[in-house]
This record gives sequence, structure tokens and C-alpha cells, in this order.
Amino acid sequence: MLFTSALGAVALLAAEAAAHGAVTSYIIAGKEYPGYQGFSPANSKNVIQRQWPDYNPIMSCSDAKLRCNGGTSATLSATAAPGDEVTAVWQQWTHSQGPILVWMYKCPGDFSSCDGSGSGWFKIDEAGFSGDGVKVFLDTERPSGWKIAELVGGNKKYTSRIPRGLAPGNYLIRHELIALHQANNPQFYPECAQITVTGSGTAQPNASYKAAIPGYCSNTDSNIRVPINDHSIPQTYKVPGPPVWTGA
Ligand SMILES: *[C@@H]1O[C@H](CO)[C@@H](O)[C@H](O)[C@H]1NC(C)=O
Ligand SMILES: [Cu+2]
Repeated sequence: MLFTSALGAVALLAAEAAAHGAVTSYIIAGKEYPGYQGFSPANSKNVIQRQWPDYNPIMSCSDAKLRCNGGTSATLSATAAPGDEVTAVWQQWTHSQGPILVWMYKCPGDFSSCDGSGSGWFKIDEAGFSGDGVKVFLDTERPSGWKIAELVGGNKKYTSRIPRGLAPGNYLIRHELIALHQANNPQFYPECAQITVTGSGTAQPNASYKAAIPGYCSNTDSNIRVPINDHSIPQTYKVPGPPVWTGA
């Protein structure tokens, strides 16, 4: 019996590892772009996405991998204009509780020397809970008023817009899912891609919209370390980070 349940536990762990996820492709200004394929480091396919190692979660706000899941460079970049749509596609996703965050960062120059350091990250989109405000925190994962739950079904896509009037240049775009289904044990899933923004815009968010990554959150924040099974806590949720900047 013990032997069987130990095997069961191992099988469960393996299933859980396989059950996480990552952004695996994009649709930007109507054009499809394949992403990097994790689990195969030998794959040197030219893509717009910064490479990431596997589907496993990052477990801390201060982990250096929080920035781009360890990815530092990509050989290609997409092109988009302010107002264009950017859709991220996840090949698999299984967690129904937690926020979706979409960030951008203006590179000072070439992508090859753009490391995403400093307080230059700004949010262009976010989604949290939009249900009845009664059952924000549930005991079990299941479809709910969390936007992230929609990624669990057939449509594993999330669409945002490049902010209107955004100044042209080389930008990183970072899609982040924070899974909150394990009490007090948030899991972060961020991936980054490279986009060259065109046009003659002049708008840039000011400092009140910007943050560093890592740095925008702390492991003790009430919207990061969530006792998901505690129904006595206020049933409201504020997405972490600075306010969303939607452009000029
Ligand atoms: C940043 O911009 C917002 C909106 O335009 C404005 O309300 C705010 O005062 C500005 N903050 C700083 C630090 O300039
Ligand atoms: Cu997972």
C-alpha cells in the first residue's frame, strides 16, 4: 500500500510539473509568430521570444528569473504600431485562480544589449477577478470569475493593445500569469518577447507607472501571499504592480 501510494505521489508530481505552462506563440498586428519551445535547450530556432527553460513556476518575487523566466535574448523581433493587438498563446494552462499581467519595457538601444534592468517596466494590461465579489477565493480550482480561468478552456489566448501614442523603439513585452491556487504559495509564469514599435508617437509613461522586475512585488504582499482557502479574508483582489498605462 505504501509502495503504491509513493508511486502515486511520484506520478502526481510528474503530472503537476507537466501541468504548468508558458507562452508558446504570439499573434502581433495580425501576424503569427512562433515562440521558443522549452524543454529542448538544443532548439536554436530563430524566434521573437526570449528563451525559457521549462514550464516550472517561479516561486518568489525576488527571483532573478521573474524578469523573463531566465530568457535574455532572442534573434528576431516583431513589428507593431501603437493601437495594434498583441495576443499571447499558451499551449497549455491549468490554473483557474490568479491575475494576468502584461508589461512592456523600452530598451535603450539594440535588443541584444537590452536586459530589462532598472525601473522601466510598465503595465499595459491586467485582468483579475470580475465575478460576484463573494467567492473570489475558492477552496478548489474550477472555472470562476477569474479571467485566468478562461485560459484553462479551449481558448488559451489573451489579447492586449500596444498603448496609443507610444513612442517608437525597441520594446520587451512580458506576459505574466500568477497562479494562486496553492495557499500562501504563489507561482509566477512570465515570458518575454521582442517588439519594435513603429510610428511617430511621443508618449511614455511617467515614473508612477513604472517598476523594476524583480522588485514590483514582495513575497508578503496580501495580493501575492494569498491564503486561498480562508473564507474569512476580504473577498476582493487588486492586481499587483503599478496602475495600467494605456497611452496618450
Ligand atoms: C504621471 O502621470 C499621471 C497621469 O498623466 C499624473 O496624474 C501624475 O501626476 C504623474 N506623476 C508624476 C510623478 O509625474
Ligand atoms: Cu502549475
